[in-house]
Amino acid sequence: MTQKIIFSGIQPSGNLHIGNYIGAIRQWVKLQDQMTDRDGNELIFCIVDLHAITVYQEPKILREKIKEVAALYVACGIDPQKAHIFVQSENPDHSCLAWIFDCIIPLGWMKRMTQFKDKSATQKDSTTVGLFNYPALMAADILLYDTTHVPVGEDQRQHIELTRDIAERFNKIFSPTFSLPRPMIDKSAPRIMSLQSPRSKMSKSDKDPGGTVNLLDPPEEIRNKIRRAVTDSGKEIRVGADKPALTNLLTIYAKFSGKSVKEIELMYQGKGYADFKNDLAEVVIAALKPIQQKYQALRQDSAGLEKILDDGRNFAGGKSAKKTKQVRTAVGLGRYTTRK
Ligand code: ATP
Ligand code: LTN
Repeated sequence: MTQKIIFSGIQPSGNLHIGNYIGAIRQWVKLQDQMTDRDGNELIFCIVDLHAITVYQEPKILREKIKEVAALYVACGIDPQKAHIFVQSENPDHSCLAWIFDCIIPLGWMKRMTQFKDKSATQKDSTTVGLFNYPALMAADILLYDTTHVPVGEDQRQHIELTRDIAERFNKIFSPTFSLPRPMIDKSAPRIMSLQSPRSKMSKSDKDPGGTVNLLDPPEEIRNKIRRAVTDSGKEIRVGADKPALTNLLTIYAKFSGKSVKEIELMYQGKGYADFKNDLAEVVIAALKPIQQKYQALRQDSAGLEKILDDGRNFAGGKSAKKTKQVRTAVGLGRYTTRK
């Protein structure tokens, strides 16, 4: 078997929600459980705080969210004995490499990024250079660790394709330094949509809190959000292109109950939306309960959480220092080829 180095990250830019869980963290846990460390496999999960500040974050809240995301990774099943968890800004190699990439990426490549186009449209005048450069930093995150696979949601595919192009360009201009990572996108982990506008994705930065079910929402809030979720015209509880809201709710039900969408459709034949929504709320509450309990325990043990993040930082820093030295030498930076 060949070595797998898995790297992924989430921005601490708000509350983690069931879309982040179904689309990202659950895949990471599955991968972790399938992998052994026999073949030199590595799992690295980052809290990408430098990416979060590409749009303004209130400093006190950001600091809190960084710890919250770290604890949620573990509460959702990431095992710090098997995976390395660290905070991006604690390893300066990321921003150093991002700058070097900024200096070799043709402007035209960056201008094509659809996430920038979408996000800058919502930011208008406050759009920053950092938001534009976001993909260069993401490429640095991935390439610093000789990553082979990047498990993410479909919305990140373009950034990973760009990462491969950047690696190839660097290797060609200077010397072979980076290996090419592959995206790992789970076709069965669809985009979870907003409960209030089912044609747009559930997102941390959604202005309408009613559209997003957060992993740490108390049961009563989950019941309220699901009760108020928009539905489609007609009474039937089924999936279909003409039923975006029901398709989304049925998908969430299926993902959290382990039942198939077909089975759930049959269970609710002839029943009303109220019954369906009440049951869905209970399914989600039951699935999130163990995560919330584990999260509370982890937050009570702040020394334990600090240790996980210290160990993660030490591991990441040790590994990226070697790559950074190689890069500096290849580019001709500094007076020495070593960092000290
Ligand atoms: P923001 O609103 O701040 O951009 P976000 O909620 O879109 O944040 P990210 O931090 O950009 O979340 O994404 C983290 C991971 O979660 C990525 O792998 C992304 O593909 C996945 N993801 C985010 N939202 C969803 C969703 N609604 N459904 C499925 N996967 C999602
Ligand atoms: N842009 C990603 C977050 C992210 C990431 C990464 C994901 C930053 N660096 C490296 C995978 C690998 C997002 O999900 N919005």
